[in-house]
Amino acid sequence: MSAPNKQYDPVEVAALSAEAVAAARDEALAAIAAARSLDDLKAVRVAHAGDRSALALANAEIGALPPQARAEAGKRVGAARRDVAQALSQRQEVLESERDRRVLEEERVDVTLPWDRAPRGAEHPVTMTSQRLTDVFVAMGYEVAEGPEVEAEWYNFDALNFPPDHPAREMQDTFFVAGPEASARSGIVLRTHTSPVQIRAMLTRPLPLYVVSPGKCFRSDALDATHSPVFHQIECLAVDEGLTMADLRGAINAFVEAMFGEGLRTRLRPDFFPFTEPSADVSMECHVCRGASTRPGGAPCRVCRSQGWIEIAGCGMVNPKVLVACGIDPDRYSGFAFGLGIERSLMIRHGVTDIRDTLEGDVRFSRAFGMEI
Ligand code: FA5
Repeated sequence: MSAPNKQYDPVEVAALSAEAVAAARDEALAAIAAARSLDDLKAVRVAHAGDRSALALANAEIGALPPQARAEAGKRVGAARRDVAQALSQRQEVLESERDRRVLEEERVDVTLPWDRAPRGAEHPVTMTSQRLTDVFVAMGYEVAEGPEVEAEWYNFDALNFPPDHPAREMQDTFFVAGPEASARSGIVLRTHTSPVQIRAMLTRPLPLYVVSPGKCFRSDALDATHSPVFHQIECLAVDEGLTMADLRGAINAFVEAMFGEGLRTRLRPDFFPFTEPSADVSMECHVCRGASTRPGGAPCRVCRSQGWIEIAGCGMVNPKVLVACGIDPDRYSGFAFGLGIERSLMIRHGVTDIRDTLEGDVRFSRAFGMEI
């Protein structure tokens, strides 16, 4: 059942008289003209054009009029509401452009204000060390080569002459992402060293080849003062005609002098890596005591533990089997490679005793390295 008709039916309603509508319209126009801000105008819009405004309520009364009176009342109220809506939108435009002008003036940047009070960000010391090491090789003419951190087992081990049952595979304590069922030929690992980039470079780049590969490596080593399950290495590889151990030694010496100090001697001692033959570990003369701690009466040295030498890298001549696996003729070409830990280089260079300082993200540690960017 429909609601009963309004009690004033069928009389004309006072709110719809020409005077009442004109008064409501004039009051609205005056309020709109008086609005000084967009917030004021919003309040005026609610009061004079909202659902509870005099003109909206008058509009709602039209339906209760006798049919013959509706058209005229509708025209009157409609015209008044249009006037109010038009005035509102004009005022809105004026107030918005005033606001925009004010914002442009008030929010101007004062380029004369002092600017260097907020601390600037900086690259992490490990990143800085990696870039510095890379720069040393780039300055010697090497190109930067990169490879994936999630690597095919074939690149990480097989192509580097690690046989399937070689104990070195376990020695490296590998994180396996997928077993050999992942593909017909190879499982997937988190790379345990940057040496797979050697293979990728030899397979894809023209000879002669001089590349340096910095990057992240993963081993399931427990976190302690000198080991982390995630760390960085940098590796250099040269393949050319007639390269010998003397070239390897020359590259290592140039690198050590550039990174740790002029005139530091280096020492190679036999070691074993399946992908280099012969292989060696590289030590350099301690850059802090320069061997003085080993001489009678010399003060003890914390950095080399008074040994006079610090082990820094593994190296060797690229194993001819690896060259063959990459389609390179070992009778014509020979190569050398060496690789070292970036955190370890940072620790040696700056006397840091705990690798955990390099990964905990404490700004007090990073700050000591300055704001180099
Ligand atoms: C290798 O990984 C060889 N690929 C290096 C190489 C390259 C030899 C080219 C010959 C030719 P090794 O396993 O020794 O070698 O690791 C090299 C360096 O990585 C170490 O000397 C050490 O500085 C760093 N390193 C290894 N494991 C960790 C670890 N868990 N945390 C931090 N640094 C590590």
